[in-house]
Amino acid sequence: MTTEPLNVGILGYRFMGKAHSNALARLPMFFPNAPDVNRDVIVGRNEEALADAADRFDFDRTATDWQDVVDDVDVFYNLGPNHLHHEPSVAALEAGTPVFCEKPLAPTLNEAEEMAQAADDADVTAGCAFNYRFVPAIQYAKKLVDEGKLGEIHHVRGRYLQDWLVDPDVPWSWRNDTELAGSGALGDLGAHTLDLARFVVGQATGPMERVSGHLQTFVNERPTTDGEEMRSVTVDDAYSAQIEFENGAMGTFEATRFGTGHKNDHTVEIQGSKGGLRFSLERLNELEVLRSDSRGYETVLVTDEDDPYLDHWWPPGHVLGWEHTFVHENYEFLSAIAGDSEFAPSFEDGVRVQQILDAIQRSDDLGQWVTV
Ligand code: SOE
Repeated sequence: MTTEPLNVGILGYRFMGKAHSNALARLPMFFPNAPDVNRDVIVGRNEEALADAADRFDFDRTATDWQDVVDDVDVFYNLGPNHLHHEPSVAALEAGTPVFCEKPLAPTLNEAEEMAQAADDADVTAGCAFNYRFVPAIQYAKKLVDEGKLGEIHHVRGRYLQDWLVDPDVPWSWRNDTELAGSGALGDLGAHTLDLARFVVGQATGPMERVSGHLQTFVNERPTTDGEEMRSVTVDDAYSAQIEFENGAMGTFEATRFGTGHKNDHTVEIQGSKGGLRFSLERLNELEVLRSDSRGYETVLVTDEDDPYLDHWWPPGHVLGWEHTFVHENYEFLSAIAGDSEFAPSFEDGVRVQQILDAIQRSDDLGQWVTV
């Protein structure tokens, strides 16, 4: 284990900047065996907003150019918009700096592959921050599947519903632009569900092999924030996909930003020959489990001491929230760097997801099933 604190630099100070900074601040209190971290530098463009973020998130300093930072820190967190994932991450890796990058790994498959290649060449830890893998109930679900408790897996269903774009007057942002984001609901939300599916059932089903995808944009242009002009929406507002796994299991997936009434409703259901599982992010401390010897689903509260990460927090029954997933993933990521061990989800996992996103897009373009 390294004894010097790891100097962390983060690019981005908005939603994800806040989520990861909170996680870094929680680590010494709840995960005392985590490597020591110094919140060193926060990078962005707007100096006033940066100074405010550095103050609130307790970082030592700010920088307006990521090029000054990537080889000057021990770990680089890329929490910027998707179009900023590739160049700074590759530069950091080329400088031998480990990288933690938000999802989706990149706007395009090509860029994601280049990032994974850079990680491979650098031979340093490179993680893709799919935080939902670190929900204790999800890890419990994976264990049940890996142990064969569900038998042969036949069905995997995942849907991620949000509604923040249903109003056509919601202003245009980078998330609506294909150059900046790569895709819309598909890459932003679908990437999470597809990664969870790979994580939870992947060992039992083998990889996703064939895809039939459908993308839809319901509102084609949106006003700029100042209301002065209209800008084109060049990404999907929603996607759905049917996916065939190697073992023949059927995957049914969807995500939308037009799911009226649903704010952050992410659900996964799995059925096998001997049982089933149901998970909902809105009840993230629970897993509904159907076992071979029972007649119906039972709700398991996944907050026991021996459930993943729970011994670091509160006594059984004292529930965790969304923010804890970031603490868990930061703990694993930083421990992997300090202990020189493997971290998953890696950039390679990010590429696997990107291959599926790409296949869904290709299928929609061609109007036919495609191989991943
Ligand atoms: C989009 O609204 C978003 O913030 C995603 O970008 C996150 O990955 C997801 O966890 C919550 O929703």
